[in-house]
Amino acid sequence: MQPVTLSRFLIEQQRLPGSSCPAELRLLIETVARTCKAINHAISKGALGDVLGSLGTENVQGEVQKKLDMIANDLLLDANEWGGHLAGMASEEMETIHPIPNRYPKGEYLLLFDPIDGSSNVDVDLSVGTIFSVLRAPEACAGRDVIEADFLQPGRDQVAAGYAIYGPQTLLVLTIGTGVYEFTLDREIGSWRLTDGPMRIPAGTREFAVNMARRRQWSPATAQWIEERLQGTEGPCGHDYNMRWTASMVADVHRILKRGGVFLYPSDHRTPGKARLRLLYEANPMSLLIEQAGGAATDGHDRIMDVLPSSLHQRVGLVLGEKEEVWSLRQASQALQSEPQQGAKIAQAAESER
Ligand code: FDP
Repeated sequence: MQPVTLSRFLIEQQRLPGSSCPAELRLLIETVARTCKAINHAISKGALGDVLGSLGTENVQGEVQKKLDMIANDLLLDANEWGGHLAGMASEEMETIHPIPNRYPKGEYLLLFDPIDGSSNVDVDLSVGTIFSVLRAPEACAGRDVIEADFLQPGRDQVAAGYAIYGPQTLLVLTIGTGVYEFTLDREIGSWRLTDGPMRIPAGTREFAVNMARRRQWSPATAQWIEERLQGTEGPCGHDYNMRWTASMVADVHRILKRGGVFLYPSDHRTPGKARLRLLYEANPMSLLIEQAGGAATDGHDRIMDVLPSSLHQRVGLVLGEKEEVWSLRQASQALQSEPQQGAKIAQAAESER
């Protein structure tokens, strides 16, 4: 059978009756995918290409910028600026939005991205990725430059989302709202080939991904939920669990799509609004992929994709993966909320353990 390339896959999607992939969106996704090849090439040079290490600057979130963060950011900006598919872009690495300059034609989409997710892993040769989300520019911005408010749309309005993962294999995982598909980069030919999909998250995996060093930030309900899993066969779950943490959300999410399990980066329950992951270009695209693969994604309570963003770099707690696990944590949190005394007891016990 002939291999299915990304272009062929998208063209066939475009031809479907009532297609969710018009030509403009297809061309945009192809441009992003092509840029991910260039990012992959830069990453793979490592020390030989002088791409490792930090730049000595900080992004708007106060995080040290790696050389590759900015290389990937500039590659994505340059490749997507002139094609006529976009009205504007936003990135983890830029304080404000990037409207398409007036010298280029403007399109109807907005592109948001985290150019290098998990960038602390770049220098130690572990998997990193690029995450992207595509929104439709609001009709109101026709005839004017886009503004930040145009990007503040809930995740359920995304028309496409995906990530590239630069690991032992280079993969592109994509949804245009009709399931999740994986493409592997054939490095000899330079072409993305369909290798999996529609992907479904396997059930009953009993594996969780969480940074245990952040335990003091967890709510009593989250701490108890993890504790029950650590107790394994001797606790209320009655099964042993495994733990995995790569410090690259792309790698953790990819493992969940392929093998199952759950990923948590809860918000800091001691400080309202304090969280690690960014809503618009990390949590939303990953949540769309996970839901499209039969899983669930919440901020611990509510569905991520229903959160109404209030700022470009807004952060959010995130729990995603197998539906049963995500709902069980949600139920545990709700149960504790309705029993404040029980919550206080657990908080006290956790405190005395520290
Ligand atoms: P990074 O900042 O290195 O890009 O995007 C946030 C993120 O990585 C996730 O990819 C990853 O899951 C998390 O941060 C790692 O956080 P810890 O440093 O707490 O492990």
